[in-house]
Amino acid sequence: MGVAENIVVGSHVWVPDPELVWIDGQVLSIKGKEAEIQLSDGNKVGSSLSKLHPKDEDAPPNGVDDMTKLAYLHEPGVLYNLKNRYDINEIYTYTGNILIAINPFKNIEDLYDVNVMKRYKGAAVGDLSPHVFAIAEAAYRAMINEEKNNSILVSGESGAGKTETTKMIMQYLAFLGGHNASEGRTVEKQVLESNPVLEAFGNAKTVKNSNSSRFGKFVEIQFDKHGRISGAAIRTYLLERSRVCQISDPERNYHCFYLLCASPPEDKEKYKLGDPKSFHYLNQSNCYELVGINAAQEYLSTKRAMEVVGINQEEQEAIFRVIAAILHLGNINFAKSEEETDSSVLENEESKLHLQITAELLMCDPSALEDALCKRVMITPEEVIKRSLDPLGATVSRDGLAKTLYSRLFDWLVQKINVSIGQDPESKCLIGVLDIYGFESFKNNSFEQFCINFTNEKLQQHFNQHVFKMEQERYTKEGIDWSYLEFVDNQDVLDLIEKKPGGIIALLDEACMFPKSTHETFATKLYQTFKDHKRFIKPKLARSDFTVVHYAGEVQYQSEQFLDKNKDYVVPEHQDMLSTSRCSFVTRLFPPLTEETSKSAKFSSIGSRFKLQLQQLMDTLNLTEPHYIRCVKPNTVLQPAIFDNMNVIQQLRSGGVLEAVRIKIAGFPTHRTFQEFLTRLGILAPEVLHGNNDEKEACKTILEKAGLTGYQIGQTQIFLRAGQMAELDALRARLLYGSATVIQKHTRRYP
Ligand code: AD9
Ligand code: MG
Repeated sequence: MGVAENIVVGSHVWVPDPELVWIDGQVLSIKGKEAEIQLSDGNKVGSSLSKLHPKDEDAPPNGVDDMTKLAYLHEPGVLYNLKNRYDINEIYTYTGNILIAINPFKNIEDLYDVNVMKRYKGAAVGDLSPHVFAIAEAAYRAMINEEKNNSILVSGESGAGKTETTKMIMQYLAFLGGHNASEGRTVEKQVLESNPVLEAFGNAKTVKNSNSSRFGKFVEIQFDKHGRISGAAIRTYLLERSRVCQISDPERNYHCFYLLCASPPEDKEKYKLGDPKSFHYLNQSNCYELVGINAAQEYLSTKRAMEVVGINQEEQEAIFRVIAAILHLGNINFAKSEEETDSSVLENEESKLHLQITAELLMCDPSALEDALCKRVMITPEEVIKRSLDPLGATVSRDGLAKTLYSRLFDWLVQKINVSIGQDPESKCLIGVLDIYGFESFKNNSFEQFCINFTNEKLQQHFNQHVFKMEQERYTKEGIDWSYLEFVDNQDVLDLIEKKPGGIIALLDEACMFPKSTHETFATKLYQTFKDHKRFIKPKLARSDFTVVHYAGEVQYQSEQFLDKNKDYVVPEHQDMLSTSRCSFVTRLFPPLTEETSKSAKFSSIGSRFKLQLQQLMDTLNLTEPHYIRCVKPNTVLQPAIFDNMNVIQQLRSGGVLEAVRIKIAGFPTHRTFQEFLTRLGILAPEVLHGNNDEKEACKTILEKAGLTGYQIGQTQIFLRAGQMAELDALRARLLYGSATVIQKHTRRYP
């Protein structure tokens, strides 16, 4: 039954609005399928009845803490419930078991202090107001009680609050499963301190977030049989490498570079550093400082955190030497050689100086470094020749080296932290916490967005399956039939991307292995292969772009850099040069190539490796009981107290919240206990309220009298299909309205 049937003159409704997405109003008149509506902002509009949604006049003004308590579960209901709560600093709301968290962009007093933790300890979800601690508590209790692995999956777009939420979860788990302060440097302290370390090296200021994580993270916290934290493992995904040598205003490079430039004089001296403005890798953007952050203090606190996670002074020094070397490396420029055509030399004295310093910091031979940057070794059957690169080629080589150095350093950090925290082989159970990049769609979308969105498709499938399963379980418990519940899957998008053979990643790998491929031949191959795929579009006028119809919307990808970015290729000359470094830290990052590795290192596909990592992540997640937190960014200006409807609704649509709502709508979204139902709707059959004590029977009579079908009566509750509550309310309104008219007529006839 459509919505329109429930809307009559006088109904309160939600009307689509180009700016506010939905706005409320009251129906003035109805002609055929069109209604005229008096909006709450004073305007009058016409709208087709089918576009309207009924507004629940009985909804509490401050909203409900769980969407499933909404009498009408539809998009405007969900949106305004969140808005009303946000306005009074209630940033958390449930949708069943899913927690929605809206970034407050300010500190809300006493929201996370230890007294709050104490209150949530032992409380069931729903006993107290919605909170990230309640979700962490639920995961912990489920783990202890059922001896089962649990996971908490935090998602949302950039700046939505995933990382902050993750930290709160870890803090709470450390509170529950921590050791006495007297036990010194404990596992949980190390787990918590891994955050600032990884943030210093893996986070950067972007347009969307001044502390944006440029990598995905899955932290597995292990517990012993007493429920105490006994180990942890951190896995990271796909660090953004391009940022190391390429940034644009008003973004920044990774935090660590600026921290190091603000180190105490003796350190600056040691690493030959000065003003960040003097380094090419930093001065491509005019932003050097972060509001409210003191880089000098941050440098010291990062070092303290590194100490806690087991990175000793010597290692710290080596790490910062490599970071400084990258900065100096970026200042080495090349010019055309006057002696040889198509070859390059260091541009000037300054470049020579930076080369000298880079070599010193990396503890390698300066002329070997210069050769590695400017020359390539060619092995022909007859001889080994050294070919020179032109200045552009040498610059690309330089940037490649910087990116490789940085990403290997980051991997080393993660591994080191893992070794030092240690794994508990006897761990009974674990809780995994996932903080991963949300769905992205920009004007230009490249390989990074492709991988990020692929991740989100994977998680979305997991989410759908889970939400669906939960619904089924709920119905089964109430003994009601759910057999016709339909399940819409995104398997087709996943096939398009990852199917082997024939998916986009497989075709990309093929293209990467053919020396003659270009992004154009790759795109043409995609167009041919997926001509009829309903999730693939060749955009009009595009020559090498392609569009994927993701669950969260269409994204048009530019294929230009896909081939390059998919190749995880370390230039053998770079590898050889660094493997002879006198610094053991550097040689650990670049172990000498053996005959074996030098062959296999030719082409390694980032896409395929990422796919494998994701599959492993999904396998891990599938062995856990998941809990979902959806973070929402209320505005794009990163300011408190601004709730931008359009922004929020887009995230609810793409973040799977409305998908969860849709799955609920496909079933029985509204449930009321018999008592609640009778209180609201008893008026439809007043006779059942008298004399008859069987609430269930009374409810049944009302539903039958109203002529509804398809609803279900459970053990304790009534389960209604989407829109049926609105139908019942319309009947109630008609009854009230109708009887009022009767009385009026009556009064008029008999004055
Ligand atoms: V990204 O995809 O890594 O770019 P996140 O991780 O989703 O992003 P993050 O957690 O870094 O976002 O939050 C962004 C900023 O919002 C933080 O730096 C805080 O200033 C602010 N924030 C987020 N959550 C909270 C909160 N619960 N309370 C107060 C918050 N401020
Ligand atoms: Mg983050």
